[in-house]
Amino acid sequence: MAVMLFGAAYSVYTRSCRLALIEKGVAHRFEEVHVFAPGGPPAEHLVRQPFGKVPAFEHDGFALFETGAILRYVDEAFPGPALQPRDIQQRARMTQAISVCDSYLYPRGVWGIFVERVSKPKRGETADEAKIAASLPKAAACHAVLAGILNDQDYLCGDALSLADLHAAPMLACLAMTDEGRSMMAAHPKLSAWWGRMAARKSMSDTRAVTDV
Ligand SMILES: N[C@@H](CCC(=O)N[C@@H](CS)C(=O)NCC(=O)O)C(=O)O
Repeated sequence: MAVMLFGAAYSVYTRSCRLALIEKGVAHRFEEVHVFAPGGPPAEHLVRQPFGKVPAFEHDGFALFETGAILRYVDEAFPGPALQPRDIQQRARMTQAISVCDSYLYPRGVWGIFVERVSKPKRGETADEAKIAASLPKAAACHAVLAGILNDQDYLCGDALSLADLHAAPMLACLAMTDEGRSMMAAHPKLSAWWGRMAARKSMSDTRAVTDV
C-alpha cells in the first residue's frame, strides 16, 4: 500500500494533509514540489494538480487533489481515530469552519497579513500596509467565528480532534508569527487555549516548517 503526498513544507494546505496522515497513523511518503519555481510548477505536477498548486495525493494509484477532498479521504480510507464527528450538526459545523478558513482566513490572514508581514520582508520586499489594513477586519471576523464554533469544547467540533482543527491550525500558525495575528487570537481566550492545545501536538511539531510562501 503506497501513500504519497506531494507538496511543500511551507504550504498551509500541505501541512493540513500531513497533519491528517500523522494523526491517523498512515505510513506515507512526502515529496517536495516547487510550485513557485521560476519556470512554474514542474510538468509532472500539473498532471497531478492541473492548477499548479499543492498538495496532491496518491493512494495505490488513486490520485486526488484539493485539500478538503484529501482530508476526508484520509479519514475514511484508513483506520485510526475518526476525524469527522458522527453528530450531523457538529459535522455541518466542521464543514462550515473549513469553508471559512478557505474563503476568508487563507486569503485575508495568510496572504493579506502573514505573507506581507513575514514572507515579503524575509525576501527583502516591503510589506503592503494598505493590504494588511484591508485584511484585518475579515481576519478578525474569522477568529470570532472560529471562537464561536469552538465555544466551550476542547476542539472546534467537539471534544475530539476533527478535520476542522487540522484545516485551521496551519493557517493560524502563520498568523501567530505576526503581531496582528497574536492580538486577534488574544481577544478570544478560549481560542487561545485551543491554539495552545493544537500547538502542543506532536503532529504540529513534526510538520513545523520555516513557513515562507
Ligand atoms: N484549493 C486548493 C488550494 C491549495 C493552495 O492554494 N496551495 C497553495 C500553497 S498553500 C499553492 O499551491 N499556491 C501556489 C500558487 O498559488 O501558485 C486546495 O484545497 O488544495
